[in-house]
Amino acid sequence: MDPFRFAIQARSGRARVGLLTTPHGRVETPLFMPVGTQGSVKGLLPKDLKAIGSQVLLANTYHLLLRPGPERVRALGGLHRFAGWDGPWLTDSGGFQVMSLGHLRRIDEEGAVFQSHLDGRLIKLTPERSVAVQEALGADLIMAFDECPPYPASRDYLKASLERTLRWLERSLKAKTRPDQALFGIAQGGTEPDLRRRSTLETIRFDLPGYAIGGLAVGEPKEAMFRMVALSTELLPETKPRYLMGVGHPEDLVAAMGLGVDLFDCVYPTRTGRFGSALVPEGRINLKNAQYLEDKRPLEEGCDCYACQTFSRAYLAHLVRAREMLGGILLSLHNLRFLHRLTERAREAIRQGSYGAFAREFAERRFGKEI
Ligand code: PRF
Ligand code: ZN
Repeated sequence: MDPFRFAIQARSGRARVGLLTTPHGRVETPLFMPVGTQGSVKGLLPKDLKAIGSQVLLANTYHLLLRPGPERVRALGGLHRFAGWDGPWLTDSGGFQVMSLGHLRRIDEEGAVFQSHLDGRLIKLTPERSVAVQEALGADLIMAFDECPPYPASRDYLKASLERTLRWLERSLKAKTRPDQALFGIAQGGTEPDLRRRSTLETIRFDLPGYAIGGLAVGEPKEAMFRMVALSTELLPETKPRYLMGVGHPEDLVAAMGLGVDLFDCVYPTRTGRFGSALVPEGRINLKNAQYLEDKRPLEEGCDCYACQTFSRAYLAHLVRAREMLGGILLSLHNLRFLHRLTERAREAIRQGSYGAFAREFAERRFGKEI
């Protein structure tokens, strides 16, 4: 039997609860996937991630290709064993990171050539190489090699890059050899409705186990992003998981889940935690602010995470000021728990058929009063 299955268990409006089966376990959607760029979610132990409800971790082909190299990861048992996370992994293909991190990048039909941000080496990434690296890393879910255009980009560029991304998808599929990995296609097209529609329709013709909505959350207005998300989920097959890449602000998750998105990833909760901020239902608090130095309350009243169960805002504010690494660790832990709880509650609401009320209550707490 196919090791990958996706079953919709409940719906509320366009929102859905799904059960995604992978070779390393079953996960419930909607789901937020913590980012472990280098095979590590910065500051957090795999067992602590498990305890707060993380189900899938994301790692990056670009980073692991440069260091420690795919063959070493393969020799050491693949990501699952090497990095000590025996649940499902997803690897991103590297296309996006080449654009955001690579120097001297040159993109042509063959692929992308760029200079390593570590030592200046010239590296070539093609659809075939990306798949080969992702096969060596051994993630359960792998991504086709795509081109994510910057925002803004001209219509001509968006059109050329979405067409190239489709040719690259075909090459990615041809290069794939492992039956125990599912390859997701990525739709592009920027924020031009007709181009986004074309990219999505052409991508689903490949009849893949899952689809990503790429090229968004790159600086475009939110209004444009959500129009593209709505257009995409209307076109994507009901029966396959939909992954909105790089989105992780709580209010964006609530809106996108309402439009029928199943999977998310973003560095936001861990990065903002390392920078001293905590996600709370009212928004975000910055522990560097002097008002927290004597604040005996937990980060978030009622939160079940270890940081909130154990420490005051005053202690966390102290750690952040003293630049103690524990500050970033505890804030990352809380922020990830916050997003996992948000998706857990969303799933519950969808099962009750009350996602609309859930979204309204979220908005009321988030935007209804000053903090
Ligand atoms: N493509 C890939 N990874 C990504 C994106 C994309 O378009 C985005 C867009 N926000 C984030 N990560 N391969
Ligand atoms: Zn907490």
